Amino acid sequence: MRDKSSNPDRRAFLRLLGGSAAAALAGQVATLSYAAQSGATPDTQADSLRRDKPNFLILYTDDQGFGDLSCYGARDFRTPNLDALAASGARFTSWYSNAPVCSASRASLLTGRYPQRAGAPGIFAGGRTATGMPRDEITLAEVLKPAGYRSGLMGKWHLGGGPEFRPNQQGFDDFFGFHSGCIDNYSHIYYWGQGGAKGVGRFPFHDLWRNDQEVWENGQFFTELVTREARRFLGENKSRPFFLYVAYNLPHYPTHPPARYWEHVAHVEDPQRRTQAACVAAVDESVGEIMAELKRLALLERTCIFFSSDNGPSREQRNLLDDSGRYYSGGSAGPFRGHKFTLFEGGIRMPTLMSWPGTIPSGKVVDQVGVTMDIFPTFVKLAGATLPADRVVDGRDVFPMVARGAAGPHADSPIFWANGGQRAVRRGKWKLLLNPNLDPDEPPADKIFLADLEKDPGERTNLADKNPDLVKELTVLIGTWEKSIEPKKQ
Ligand SMILES: [Ca+2]
Repeated sequence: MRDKSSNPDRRAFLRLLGGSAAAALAGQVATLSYAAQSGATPDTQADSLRRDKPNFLILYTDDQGFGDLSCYGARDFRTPNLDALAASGARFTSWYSNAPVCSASRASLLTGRYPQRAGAPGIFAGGRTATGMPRDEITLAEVLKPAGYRSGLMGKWHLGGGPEFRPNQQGFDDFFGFHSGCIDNYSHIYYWGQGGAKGVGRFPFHDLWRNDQEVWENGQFFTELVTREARRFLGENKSRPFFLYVAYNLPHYPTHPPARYWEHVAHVEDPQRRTQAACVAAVDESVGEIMAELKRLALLERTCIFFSSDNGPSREQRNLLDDSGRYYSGGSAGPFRGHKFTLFEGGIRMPTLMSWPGTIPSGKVVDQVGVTMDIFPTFVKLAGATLPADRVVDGRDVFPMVARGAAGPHADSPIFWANGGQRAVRRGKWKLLLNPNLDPDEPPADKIFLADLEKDPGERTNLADKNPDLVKELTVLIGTWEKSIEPKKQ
């Protein structure tokens, strides 16, 4: 049984999912001074875009669930800076990650392609010679370079640890962070590959880098190092177009932020939920500091900001630092079923925000579907850059949908997922899952599961038996999609 006491009020979440959420939200969120109001019309915006290339800032959290922000209905702790970011622009209720796991999600974010097409279908191992996303994949950093952009990554890479797979080899001019899936927050050592496994990452290794140089900052809390480096990057690049990718290592384990964050959330009664809250508080504070720096540098109205999480909340025992082997219930997927690793909505429906004061209307709620691979073509177009002509880009430009309420690019076309033996497709209100997995301490799910997401966003009722023709049609679609994606050789 899931610990329901750790989940926020589900009815409140369901209300937030609706189109009337803006009004409900308005009473919850503080409006910071950077939430600029603007009377700019679409035409003047377009003129402005032609003159000035916008900057791009991606804030990407790790294993943060739909229910782990107060602007998404969390009642037991608050995320004032993320709430302010939401109030300053658009908050999505139906945004998806391309995967329920780290590496695959990040590959789609950076390439605009399904993870399988980008050669990153799952989780890459940690290790200084670990393989990663193929070098010939074209990242957002690479495609923006000819348009005059400088690109920085501060935080987690997780697309390969070997020298040929690192961020500088994939277009990033300025990198500070780590290559593996996680690090200890203070020693910056990767501990998680030990235990006799063969191959790379077998022993603990130090994993903190500035570009290709290993650097040591023993004892320094990693999230605060990310904040420091992000602010440095903004200052150094304030006078030129930039793409800054801030990839937080939290609330992914190890769940071990400094004492002051725990003190900040001491009111949270459930100890596991308090752990999640302390980790999210560290991220929220960092977001606030980066936003304050953007404001100080007068860059807010020139910067398009995208915030999302890479996958749903983790139930892994590693989150609990008590050697109990219990599954962690601190993260919340809100009203959705499942967590990280599953293709049920809890693994892939993400808290997601987009803000660009003066260009994207403030206080907006977007119920139309978006998916993380859409960011690549969206930003490429805004930058006046050119999409790669020699390959399939699966994502679609969502900017007209976000900024002007135009019909979304996925209204009539299906979106697919694969993770291990699981498959899923969403077309319109329907979602079909094949071989879906749930957490080991939950009853196994039906092998074929059809949900009507409009009536049942929590995927509680399996409609497969009542709709055999639809199941067959969607199963064929999944098969056709799988054949269309050429597996990449590592
Ligand atoms: Ca993750």
